[in-house]
Amino acid sequence: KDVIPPLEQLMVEKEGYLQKAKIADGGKKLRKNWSTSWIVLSSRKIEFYKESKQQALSNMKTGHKPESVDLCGAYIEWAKEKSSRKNVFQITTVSGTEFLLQSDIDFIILDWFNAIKNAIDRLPKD
Ligand code: I3S
Repeated sequence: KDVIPPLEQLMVEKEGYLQKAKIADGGKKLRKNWSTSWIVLSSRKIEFYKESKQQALSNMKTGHKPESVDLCGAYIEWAKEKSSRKNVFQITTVSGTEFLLQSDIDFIILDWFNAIKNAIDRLPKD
């Protein structure tokens, strides 16, 4: 039978794989640990899936929730000094979550930066 997707999925603006490292949680610094993440941008949040999209979709049916950050009031900036890797930017959320996103491919990271920046700029600041 047909499964009706949640509304957020109907508003997806961009999705794809990037390298991700969370470096702070609730203002508390974390040890950097890069891993590949399936990333889904919708109008006001980003969801991070540790697994493949296929696996994520099947986990969703069991009520498994991905990590999610609210983009309202968030801040995005290039973060050359935070990593030896190329093409790294940082997102800082109001709740004090900080993470780095990275791709070796220039146009991919640029597209992501612009999409997330546009999403943040469209949202109210508080
Ligand atoms: O900023 P850092 O501490 O040099 O980041 C590196 C470390 O997180 C390292 O892990 P260990 O804490 O186990 O040494 C990671 O494997 C590296 O990838 C981090 O550096 P890059 O430059 O890749 O972000």
